[in-house]
Amino acid sequence: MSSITEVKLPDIGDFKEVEVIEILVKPGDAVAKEDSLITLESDKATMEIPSPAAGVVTELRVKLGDKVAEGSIILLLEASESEAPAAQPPKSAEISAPSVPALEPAAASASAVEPAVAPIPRPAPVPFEPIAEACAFKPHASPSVRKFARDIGADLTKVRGSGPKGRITQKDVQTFVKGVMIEAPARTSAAAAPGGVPFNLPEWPQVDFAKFGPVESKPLSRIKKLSGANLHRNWISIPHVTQFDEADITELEAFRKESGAASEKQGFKLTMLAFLIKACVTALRQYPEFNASLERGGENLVLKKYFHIGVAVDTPDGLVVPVIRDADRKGVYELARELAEVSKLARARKLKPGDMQGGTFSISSLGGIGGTAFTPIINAPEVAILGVSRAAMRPVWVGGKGEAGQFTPRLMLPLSLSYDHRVIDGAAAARFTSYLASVLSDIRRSLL
Ligand code: CAO
Repeated sequence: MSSITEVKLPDIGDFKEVEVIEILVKPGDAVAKEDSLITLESDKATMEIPSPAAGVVTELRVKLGDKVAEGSIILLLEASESEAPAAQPPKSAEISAPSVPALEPAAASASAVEPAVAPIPRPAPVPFEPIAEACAFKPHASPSVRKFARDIGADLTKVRGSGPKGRITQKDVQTFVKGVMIEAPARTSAAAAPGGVPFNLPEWPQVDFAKFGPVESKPLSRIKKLSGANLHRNWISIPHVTQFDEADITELEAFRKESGAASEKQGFKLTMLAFLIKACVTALRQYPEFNASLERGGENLVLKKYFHIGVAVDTPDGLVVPVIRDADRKGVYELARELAEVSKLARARKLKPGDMQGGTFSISSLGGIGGTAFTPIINAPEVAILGVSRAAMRPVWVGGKGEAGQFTPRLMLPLSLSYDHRVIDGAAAARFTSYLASVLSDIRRSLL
Protein backbone atom coordinates (compact mmCIF):
# COMPACT_ATOMS: atom_id res chain seq x y z
CA MET A 1 0.00 0.00 0.00
CA SER A 2 1.17 3.53 -0.59
CA SER A 3 0.10 6.83 0.90
CA ILE A 4 0.33 10.41 -0.24
CA THR A 5 2.02 12.68 2.24
CA GLU A 6 2.60 16.40 2.39
CA VAL A 7 6.31 17.17 2.66
CA LYS A 8 6.68 20.29 4.73
CA LEU A 9 9.56 22.62 5.25
CA PRO A 10 11.48 21.66 8.38
CA ASP A 11 13.02 23.98 10.92
CA ILE A 12 15.42 26.27 9.11
CA GLY A 13 16.76 28.09 12.09
CA ASP A 14 16.03 31.74 12.76
CA PHE A 15 14.69 32.52 9.30
CA LYS A 16 11.04 33.40 8.88
CA GLU A 17 10.71 33.48 5.10
CA VAL A 18 13.24 32.15 2.61
CA GLU A 19 13.16 32.19 -1.19
CA VAL A 20 12.93 29.05 -3.32
CA ILE A 21 15.77 29.40 -5.83
CA GLU A 22 15.91 25.91 -7.30
CA ILE A 23 13.39 23.11 -7.72
CA LEU A 24 15.27 19.88 -8.14
CA VAL A 25 12.37 17.49 -8.79
CA LYS A 26 9.18 17.39 -10.86
CA PRO A 27 5.93 15.40 -10.63
CA GLY A 28 6.57 11.78 -11.52
CA ASP A 29 10.17 11.78 -10.25
CA ALA A 30 11.11 8.92 -7.98
CA VAL A 31 13.21 10.14 -5.08
CA ALA A 32 15.19 8.30 -2.47
CA LYS A 33 15.30 9.33 1.13
CA GLU A 34 17.73 12.26 1.52
CA ASP A 35 17.52 13.28 -2.14
CA SER A 36 17.43 17.05 -2.41
CA LEU A 37 14.01 18.45 -3.34
CA ILE A 38 14.45 22.22 -3.44
CA THR A 39 17.09 24.83 -2.69
CA LEU A 40 16.34 27.84 -0.55
CA GLU A 41 18.33 31.01 -0.26
CA SER A 42 18.25 33.56 2.49
CA ASP A 43 20.26 36.75 2.32
CA LYS A 44 23.01 34.86 4.09
CA ALA A 45 23.08 31.27 2.93
CA THR A 46 21.70 28.58 0.63
CA MET A 47 20.26 25.31 1.89
CA GLU A 48 18.89 22.22 0.27
CA ILE A 49 15.82 20.50 1.61
CA PRO A 50 16.14 16.72 1.51
CA SER A 51 13.31 14.26 1.07
CA PRO A 52 12.24 12.73 4.38
CA ALA A 53 11.46 9.42 2.64
CA ALA A 54 11.65 7.49 -0.62
CA GLY A 55 8.68 7.79 -2.98
CA VAL A 56 7.31 9.44 -6.10
CA VAL A 57 6.62 13.17 -6.34
CA THR A 58 2.94 13.61 -7.27
CA GLU A 59 2.55 17.36 -7.04
CA LEU A 60 4.72 20.43 -6.47
CA ARG A 61 3.31 23.02 -4.09
CA VAL A 62 6.02 25.63 -4.54
CA LYS A 63 7.47 27.46 -7.52
CA LEU A 64 10.67 29.41 -8.11
CA GLY A 65 10.71 32.70 -6.26
CA ASP A 66 8.14 31.62 -3.62
CA LYS A 67 8.90 32.61 -0.06
CA VAL A 68 8.54 29.71 2.33
CA ALA A 69 8.77 29.26 6.10
CA GLU A 70 8.87 26.35 8.50
CA GLY A 71 5.79 24.19 7.90
CA SER A 72 5.14 25.37 4.30
CA ILE A 73 4.08 22.45 2.08
CA ILE A 74 6.76 21.81 -0.52
CA LEU A 75 5.24 18.89 -2.42
CA LEU A 76 3.15 15.77 -2.20
CA LEU A 77 5.00 12.50 -2.07
CA GLU A 78 3.51 9.09 -2.69
CA ALA A 79 5.51 6.87 -0.39
CA SER A 80 5.26 3.17 0.33
CA GLU A 81 3.89 2.37 3.77
CA SER A 82 7.25 1.34 5.14
CA GLU A 83 8.73 4.57 3.88
CA ALA A 84 5.88 6.90 4.84
CA PRO A 85 7.22 10.22 6.02
CA ALA A 86 5.95 11.91 9.10
CA ALA A 87 2.94 14.17 8.68
CA GLN A 88 4.61 16.88 10.72
CA PRO A 89 7.51 18.83 9.42
CA PRO A 90 10.80 17.18 10.09
CA LYS A 91 13.09 18.83 12.51
CA SER A 92 15.92 20.19 10.47
CA ALA A 93 17.21 20.75 6.93
CA GLU A 94 20.58 20.22 5.40
CA ILE A 95 21.90 23.70 5.42
CA SER A 96 24.93 24.87 3.63
CA ALA A 97 26.35 28.27 4.17
CA PRO A 98 27.82 29.47 0.90
CA SER A 99 31.34 28.97 2.00
CA VAL A 100 30.87 25.50 3.47
CA PRO A 101 31.31 22.58 1.09
CA ALA A 102 28.34 20.20 1.00
CA LEU A 103 28.59 17.47 3.55
CA GLU A 104 29.96 14.12 2.47
CA PRO A 105 27.19 11.48 2.21
CA ALA A 106 27.81 9.93 5.61
CA ALA A 107 27.90 13.25 7.38
CA ALA A 108 24.96 14.50 5.33
CA SER A 109 22.69 11.70 6.42
CA ALA A 110 23.62 12.32 10.03
CA SER A 111 22.37 15.88 9.77
CA ALA A 112 19.43 15.22 7.47
CA VAL A 113 15.78 15.07 8.29
CA GLU A 114 14.61 11.86 9.92
CA PRO A 115 10.98 10.74 9.76
CA ALA A 116 8.96 10.96 12.96
CA VAL A 117 8.71 7.16 13.08
CA ALA A 118 12.33 7.09 14.10
CA PRO A 119 12.61 10.09 16.39
CA ILE A 120 16.08 11.36 17.02
CA PRO A 121 17.25 14.18 19.20
CA ARG A 122 16.70 17.48 17.41
CA PRO A 123 20.01 18.58 15.90
CA ALA A 124 20.96 22.19 16.21
CA PRO A 125 20.57 24.01 12.88
CA VAL A 126 23.88 24.68 11.20
CA PRO A 127 24.69 28.33 11.78
CA PHE A 128 24.60 30.52 8.68
CA GLU A 129 27.76 32.19 7.56
CA PRO A 130 27.37 35.69 6.17
CA ILE A 131 27.65 35.69 2.35
CA ALA A 132 29.56 38.92 2.15
CA GLU A 133 32.36 37.51 4.23
CA ALA A 134 32.29 34.06 2.74
CA CYS A 135 32.07 35.12 -0.90
CA ALA A 136 35.23 37.14 -0.71
CA PHE A 137 37.09 33.84 -0.51
CA LYS A 138 34.77 30.97 -1.32
CA PRO A 139 32.22 30.22 -4.02
CA HIS A 140 28.51 30.74 -3.53
CA ALA A 141 26.66 27.62 -4.68
CA SER A 142 23.94 25.32 -3.48
CA PRO A 143 24.89 21.93 -2.06
CA SER A 144 23.64 20.10 -5.16
CA VAL A 145 25.81 22.30 -7.39
CA ARG A 146 28.73 21.72 -5.04
CA LYS A 147 28.14 17.99 -5.25
CA PHE A 148 27.91 18.17 -9.06
CA ALA A 149 31.17 20.12 -9.21
CA ARG A 150 32.83 17.68 -6.83
CA ASP A 151 31.66 14.67 -8.86
CA ILE A 152 33.17 16.01 -12.08
CA GLY A 153 36.24 17.48 -10.40
CA ALA A 154 35.49 21.15 -11.17
CA ASP A 155 37.06 23.76 -8.92
CA LEU A 156 34.20 26.03 -7.89
CA THR A 157 36.53 28.83 -6.87
CA LYS A 158 37.28 29.30 -10.60
CA VAL A 159 33.65 29.32 -11.73
CA ARG A 160 31.82 32.58 -12.28
CA GLY A 161 28.27 32.53 -10.93
CA SER A 162 25.51 33.93 -13.12
CA GLY A 163 22.74 33.57 -10.54
CA PRO A 164 21.46 36.19 -8.12
CA LYS A 165 24.25 37.57 -5.92
CA GLY A 166 26.77 35.69 -8.05
CA ARG A 167 25.40 32.27 -7.13
CA ILE A 168 26.92 29.48 -9.22
CA THR A 169 24.39 27.33 -11.07
CA GLN A 170 24.89 23.87 -12.53
CA LYS A 171 24.95 25.47 -16.00
CA ASP A 172 27.81 27.76 -14.90
CA VAL A 173 29.81 24.69 -13.86
CA GLN A 174 29.08 22.99 -17.19
CA THR A 175 30.08 26.09 -19.16
CA PHE A 176 33.28 26.37 -17.12
CA VAL A 177 34.20 22.72 -17.73
CA LYS A 178 33.54 23.08 -21.47
CA GLY A 179 35.79 26.13 -21.57
CA VAL A 180 38.58 24.30 -19.75
CA MET A 181 38.34 21.34 -22.12
CA ILE A 182 38.59 23.55 -25.21
CA GLU A 183 41.31 25.86 -23.90
CA ALA A 184 43.48 23.41 -21.99
CA PRO A 185 45.20 21.64 -24.91
CA ALA A 186 46.01 24.93 -26.64
CA ARG A 187 47.20 26.44 -23.37
CA THR A 188 49.33 23.44 -22.49
CA SER A 189 51.08 23.27 -25.84
CA ALA A 190 51.46 27.02 -26.12
CA ALA A 191 52.67 27.56 -22.60
CA ALA A 192 55.19 24.75 -22.71
CA ALA A 193 58.75 25.75 -23.41
CA PRO A 194 60.69 23.59 -25.87
CA GLY A 195 62.33 21.76 -22.98
CA GLY A 196 58.87 20.82 -21.73
CA VAL A 197 58.98 23.11 -18.69
CA PRO A 198 55.61 24.85 -18.48
CA PHE A 199 55.47 28.56 -17.77
CA ASN A 200 53.64 29.11 -14.56
CA LEU A 201 51.27 31.68 -16.04
CA PRO A 202 48.32 33.04 -14.09
CA GLU A 203 44.84 32.04 -15.24
CA TRP A 204 43.32 34.06 -18.07
CA PRO A 205 40.99 36.64 -16.51
CA GLN A 206 37.35 35.69 -16.83
CA VAL A 207 35.45 38.93 -17.25
CA ASP A 208 31.74 39.45 -17.76
CA PHE A 209 32.18 42.24 -20.33
CA ALA A 210 28.41 42.71 -20.60
CA LYS A 211 28.52 44.18 -17.10
CA PHE A 212 30.31 47.23 -18.51
CA GLY A 213 28.38 47.80 -21.73
CA PRO A 214 26.72 46.11 -24.71
CA VAL A 215 28.76 43.34 -26.33
CA GLU A 216 28.50 40.83 -29.15
CA SER A 217 30.26 37.48 -29.24
CA LYS A 218 31.72 36.40 -32.59
CA PRO A 219 33.57 33.13 -33.19
CA LEU A 220 37.15 33.38 -34.46
CA SER A 221 37.65 32.17 -38.03
CA ARG A 222 39.31 28.78 -38.54
CA ILE A 223 42.40 30.54 -39.94
CA LYS A 224 42.64 32.81 -36.91
CA LYS A 225 42.37 29.86 -34.54
CA LEU A 226 45.12 27.98 -36.35
CA SER A 227 47.44 30.91 -36.95
CA GLY A 228 46.75 32.26 -33.45
CA ALA A 229 48.01 29.06 -31.82
CA ASN A 230 51.17 29.10 -33.98
CA LEU A 231 51.82 32.81 -33.43
CA HIS A 232 51.42 32.31 -29.69
CA ARG A 233 53.84 29.37 -29.68
CA ASN A 234 56.39 31.31 -31.74
CA TRP A 235 56.04 34.43 -29.62
CA ILE A 236 56.67 32.69 -26.33
CA SER A 237 59.21 30.10 -27.43
CA ILE A 238 61.53 32.22 -29.62
CA PRO A 239 63.58 35.01 -28.03
CA HIS A 240 62.65 37.78 -30.48
CA VAL A 241 64.61 40.96 -31.05
CA THR A 242 63.60 43.49 -33.71
CA GLN A 243 66.18 45.56 -35.55
CA PHE A 244 64.87 48.75 -37.17
CA ASP A 245 66.43 50.42 -40.17
CA GLU A 246 65.45 52.36 -43.24
CA ALA A 247 66.31 52.17 -46.89
CA ASP A 248 66.52 55.02 -49.34
CA ILE A 249 64.33 53.75 -52.20
CA THR A 250 64.08 57.00 -54.16
CA GLU A 251 65.78 55.56 -57.24
CA LEU A 252 64.14 52.16 -56.84
CA GLU A 253 60.67 53.72 -56.75
CA ALA A 254 61.45 55.75 -59.90
CA PHE A 255 62.67 52.58 -61.61
CA ARG A 256 59.57 50.65 -60.45
CA LYS A 257 57.29 53.32 -61.91
CA GLU A 258 59.16 53.36 -65.22
CA SER A 259 59.03 49.58 -65.47
CA GLY A 260 55.45 49.21 -64.29
CA ALA A 261 53.74 49.84 -67.61
CA ALA A 262 54.91 46.51 -69.06
CA SER A 263 53.41 44.50 -66.20
CA GLU A 264 50.15 46.46 -66.17
CA LYS A 265 49.64 45.50 -69.82
CA GLN A 266 49.85 41.89 -68.69
CA GLY A 267 47.32 42.46 -65.91
CA PHE A 268 49.47 42.69 -62.75
CA LYS A 269 51.25 45.44 -60.84
CA LEU A 270 55.02 45.58 -60.42
CA THR A 271 54.88 46.25 -56.69
CA MET A 272 57.65 47.21 -54.32
CA LEU A 273 57.27 43.81 -52.69
CA ALA A 274 58.68 42.02 -55.75
CA PHE A 275 61.84 44.15 -55.45
CA LEU A 276 61.94 43.49 -51.71
CA ILE A 277 61.89 39.74 -52.28
CA LYS A 278 64.74 40.07 -54.75
CA ALA A 279 66.75 42.29 -52.39
CA CYS A 280 66.14 39.91 -49.47
CA VAL A 281 67.47 36.96 -51.47
CA THR A 282 70.64 38.98 -52.17
CA ALA A 283 71.01 39.70 -48.43
CA LEU A 284 70.23 36.09 -47.47
CA ARG A 285 72.99 34.87 -49.76
CA GLN A 286 75.37 37.27 -48.05
CA TYR A 287 74.21 36.25 -44.52
CA PRO A 288 73.23 32.56 -44.78
CA GLU A 289 72.31 32.13 -41.09
CA PHE A 290 69.19 34.18 -41.80
CA ASN A 291 68.10 31.55 -44.36
CA ALA A 292 68.23 28.74 -41.81
CA SER A 293 66.37 26.79 -39.13
CA LEU A 294 67.38 25.47 -35.75
CA GLU A 295 67.15 21.71 -35.53
CA ARG A 296 64.50 20.54 -33.10
CA GLY A 297 66.96 19.73 -30.31
CA GLY A 298 68.55 23.16 -30.74
CA GLU A 299 72.01 21.67 -31.34
CA ASN A 300 72.52 22.42 -35.04
CA LEU A 301 71.63 25.12 -37.50
CA VAL A 302 70.34 23.90 -40.85
CA LEU A 303 71.51 26.30 -43.56
CA LYS A 304 69.30 26.12 -46.62
CA LYS A 305 70.65 26.38 -50.12
CA TYR A 306 67.28 27.30 -51.57
CA PHE A 307 65.37 30.57 -51.20
CA HIS A 308 61.63 30.09 -50.62
CA ILE A 309 60.18 33.38 -49.40
CA GLY A 310 56.95 33.45 -47.38
CA VAL A 311 54.76 36.53 -47.88
CA ALA A 312 52.15 37.46 -45.29
CA VAL A 313 48.80 38.10 -46.98
CA ASP A 314 45.95 39.79 -45.20
CA THR A 315 42.63 38.07 -46.01
CA PRO A 316 39.13 38.69 -44.62
CA ASP A 317 39.50 35.44 -42.61
CA GLY A 318 42.93 36.24 -41.22
CA LEU A 319 46.60 36.07 -42.03
CA VAL A 320 48.08 33.42 -44.35
CA VAL A 321 51.67 33.07 -45.54
CA PRO A 322 51.99 31.54 -49.03
CA VAL A 323 55.53 30.74 -50.12
CA ILE A 324 57.17 31.97 -53.32
CA ARG A 325 59.50 29.15 -54.27
CA ASP A 326 63.01 29.56 -55.68
CA ALA A 327 62.82 33.34 -55.55
CA ASP A 328 66.52 33.48 -56.44
CA ARG A 329 65.75 32.05 -59.87
CA LYS A 330 62.96 34.47 -60.70
CA GLY A 331 63.02 37.99 -62.04
CA VAL A 332 60.99 40.85 -60.53
CA TYR A 333 58.24 40.57 -63.16
CA GLU A 334 57.81 36.88 -62.50
CA LEU A 335 57.83 37.51 -58.75
CA ALA A 336 55.25 40.29 -59.10
CA ARG A 337 52.98 38.07 -61.23
CA GLU A 338 53.27 35.22 -58.75
CA LEU A 339 52.61 37.56 -55.83
CA ALA A 340 49.41 38.77 -57.50
CA GLU A 341 48.33 35.17 -58.09
CA VAL A 342 48.99 33.88 -54.57
CA SER A 343 47.36 36.88 -52.90
CA LYS A 344 44.28 36.31 -55.09
CA LEU A 345 44.23 32.60 -54.22
CA ALA A 346 44.72 33.42 -50.52
CA ARG A 347 41.81 35.85 -50.47
CA ALA A 348 39.62 33.34 -52.31
CA ARG A 349 40.65 30.69 -49.72
CA LYS A 350 42.04 28.55 -52.51
CA LEU A 351 45.59 28.03 -51.24
CA LYS A 352 46.57 24.43 -50.64
CA PRO A 353 48.54 23.46 -47.52
CA GLY A 354 51.62 22.79 -49.70
CA ASP A 355 51.51 26.41 -50.94
CA MET A 356 52.33 27.54 -47.40
CA GLN A 357 55.13 25.12 -46.59
CA GLY A 358 58.90 25.10 -47.00
CA GLY A 359 59.55 28.81 -46.47
CA THR A 360 63.08 29.86 -45.52
CA PHE A 361 62.45 33.54 -44.66
CA SER A 362 59.30 35.68 -44.54
CA ILE A 363 58.28 39.21 -45.44
CA SER A 364 55.32 40.98 -43.91
CA SER A 365 54.53 44.17 -45.78
CA LEU A 366 52.14 46.68 -44.29
CA GLY A 367 53.46 49.36 -46.63
CA GLY A 368 50.21 49.55 -48.59
CA ILE A 369 48.33 50.33 -45.37
CA GLY A 370 50.55 52.57 -43.24
CA GLY A 371 52.64 52.73 -40.10
CA THR A 372 56.25 53.54 -39.43
CA ALA A 373 57.52 50.32 -37.79
CA PHE A 374 56.28 47.14 -36.14
CA THR A 375 57.61 43.96 -34.55
CA PRO A 376 56.63 40.97 -36.71
CA ILE A 377 56.52 37.50 -35.15
CA ILE A 378 58.94 34.96 -36.61
CA ASN A 379 57.32 32.22 -38.67
CA ALA A 380 58.92 29.16 -37.02
CA PRO A 381 60.99 27.20 -37.86
CA GLU A 382 62.42 30.15 -39.78
CA VAL A 383 64.78 32.39 -37.83
CA ALA A 384 63.92 35.84 -39.17
CA ILE A 385 61.13 37.88 -40.72
CA LEU A 386 61.26 41.27 -42.37
CA GLY A 387 58.51 43.77 -41.60
CA VAL A 388 58.07 46.58 -44.13
CA SER A 389 56.16 49.77 -43.36
CA ARG A 390 55.03 52.67 -45.51
CA ALA A 391 57.70 54.55 -47.44
CA ALA A 392 57.64 58.32 -46.89
CA MET A 393 59.44 61.35 -48.29
CA ARG A 394 61.80 62.75 -45.68
CA PRO A 395 64.63 65.26 -45.59
CA VAL A 396 67.88 63.29 -45.53
CA TRP A 397 71.36 64.77 -45.15
CA VAL A 398 73.15 63.94 -48.40
CA GLY A 399 76.55 64.81 -49.78
CA GLY A 400 79.02 64.35 -46.95
CA LYS A 401 79.76 66.06 -43.66
CA GLY A 402 79.83 69.77 -43.02
CA GLU A 403 78.89 72.46 -45.53
CA ALA A 404 79.35 70.13 -48.51
CA GLY A 405 76.15 68.27 -47.63
CA GLN A 406 72.53 69.33 -47.62
CA PHE A 407 69.08 68.08 -46.71
CA THR A 408 67.49 66.42 -49.70
CA PRO A 409 63.99 64.94 -50.03
CA ARG A 410 64.37 61.14 -50.22
CA LEU A 411 61.84 58.31 -50.21
CA MET A 412 62.65 56.27 -47.12
CA LEU A 413 61.36 52.74 -46.55
CA PRO A 414 61.14 51.59 -42.89
CA LEU A 415 62.40 48.04 -42.24
CA SER A 416 61.74 46.01 -39.07
CA LEU A 417 63.67 42.76 -38.90
CA SER A 418 62.67 40.35 -36.11
CA TYR A 419 65.21 37.61 -35.52
CA ASP A 420 65.75 34.61 -33.28
CA HIS A 421 68.43 35.70 -30.85
CA ARG A 422 69.46 32.09 -30.19
CA VAL A 423 70.73 31.97 -33.77
CA ILE A 424 71.49 35.56 -34.74
CA ASP A 425 73.49 38.14 -32.82
CA GLY A 426 72.43 41.77 -32.71
CA ALA A 427 75.52 42.82 -34.69
CA ALA A 428 74.67 40.35 -37.46
CA ALA A 429 71.12 41.67 -37.59
CA ALA A 430 72.33 45.26 -37.88
CA ARG A 431 74.70 44.18 -40.67
CA PHE A 432 71.90 42.35 -42.44
CA THR A 433 69.50 45.32 -42.40
CA SER A 434 72.19 47.82 -43.46
CA TYR A 435 73.21 45.53 -46.28
CA LEU A 436 69.59 45.09 -47.30
CA ALA A 437 69.10 48.88 -47.21
CA SER A 438 72.15 49.34 -49.41
CA VAL A 439 70.82 46.76 -51.88
CA LEU A 440 67.46 48.53 -52.01
CA SER A 441 69.06 51.92 -52.47
CA ASP A 442 71.15 50.65 -55.33
CA ILE A 443 68.92 48.49 -57.43
CA ARG A 444 71.82 47.19 -59.52
CA ARG A 445 73.07 45.15 -56.58
CA SER A 446 69.87 43.10 -56.38
CA LEU A 447 69.97 42.43 -60.09
CA LEU A 448 73.49 41.04 -59.94
N1 CAO B 1 55.32 52.13 -48.99
C1 CAO B 1 54.46 52.93 -49.66
N2 CAO B 1 53.50 52.42 -50.45
C2 CAO B 1 53.44 51.09 -50.58
C3 CAO B 1 54.31 50.23 -49.93
C4 CAO B 1 55.29 50.80 -49.11
N3 CAO B 1 56.16 50.06 -48.42
N4 CAO B 1 53.98 48.97 -50.25
C5 CAO B 1 52.94 49.01 -51.06
N5 CAO B 1 52.60 50.30 -51.28
C6 CAO B 1 51.55 50.80 -52.12
C7 CAO B 1 51.53 50.07 -53.45
O1 CAO B 1 52.43 50.68 -54.36
C8 CAO B 1 50.12 50.23 -53.85
O2 CAO B 1 49.91 51.54 -54.32
P1 CAO B 1 49.06 51.81 -55.65
O3 CAO B 1 47.70 51.25 -55.37
O4 CAO B 1 49.11 53.30 -55.79
O5 CAO B 1 49.77 51.10 -56.74
C9 CAO B 1 49.36 50.12 -52.52
O6 CAO B 1 50.31 50.45 -51.53
C10 CAO B 1 48.77 48.78 -52.21
O7 CAO B 1 49.73 47.79 -52.36
P2 CAO B 1 49.32 46.26 -52.10
O8 CAO B 1 49.24 46.03 -50.65
O9 CAO B 1 48.12 45.95 -52.88
O10 CAO B 1 50.47 45.44 -52.75
P3 CAO B 1 51.80 44.90 -52.12
O11 CAO B 1 52.48 44.13 -53.19
O12 CAO B 1 52.58 45.95 -51.47
O13 CAO B 1 51.34 43.86 -50.99
C11 CAO B 1 50.28 41.98 -50.01
C12 CAO B 1 50.71 42.65 -51.31
C13 CAO B 1 49.59 40.68 -50.35
C14 CAO B 1 51.49 41.68 -49.15
C15 CAO B 1 49.39 42.94 -49.22
O14 CAO B 1 48.23 43.20 -49.96
C16 CAO B 1 49.00 42.47 -47.87
O15 CAO B 1 48.14 41.59 -47.67
N6 CAO B 1 49.63 43.08 -46.84
C17 CAO B 1 49.30 42.80 -45.45
C18 CAO B 1 50.25 41.78 -44.85
C19 CAO B 1 49.97 41.68 -43.38
O16 CAO B 1 48.84 41.64 -42.93
N7 CAO B 1 51.03 41.64 -42.59
C20 CAO B 1 50.91 41.68 -41.18
C21 CAO B 1 51.24 40.37 -40.64
S1 CAO B 1 51.66 40.48 -38.98
O17 CAO B 1 53.23 40.19 -39.02
